[in-house]
Amino acid sequence: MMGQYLCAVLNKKRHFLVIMPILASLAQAETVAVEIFKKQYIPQELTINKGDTVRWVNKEKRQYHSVYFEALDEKDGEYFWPDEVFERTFEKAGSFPYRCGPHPEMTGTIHVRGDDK
Ligand SMILES: [Cu+2]
Repeated sequence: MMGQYLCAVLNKKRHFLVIMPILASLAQAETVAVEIFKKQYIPQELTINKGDTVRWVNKEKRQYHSVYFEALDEKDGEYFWPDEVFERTFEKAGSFPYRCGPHPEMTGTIHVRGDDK
């Protein structure tokens, strides 16, 4: 009886081990938040999966900010005010440093996990 039970558990576990990686690969893209407060990106470094979106949320009282991927030779992002957000979806793997346009001392990096680096 005990052996039968153990067998069933092990069997389930095996299914679990097979199914989990499949589920992981089918996982929906996520939206991950970075808060901006007291002229800091929190967290300053963030690791996401390819296809995920980062949503920067301005939590200041009255200061606007931007998200500027200067190293990608892009233009400064639009300024956004307290309680406004800025979003970007990352379709390529790699590490992407950014800063705030008006406040060069504000820096952060998005690390994107993936296989096409
Ligand atoms: Cu700023």
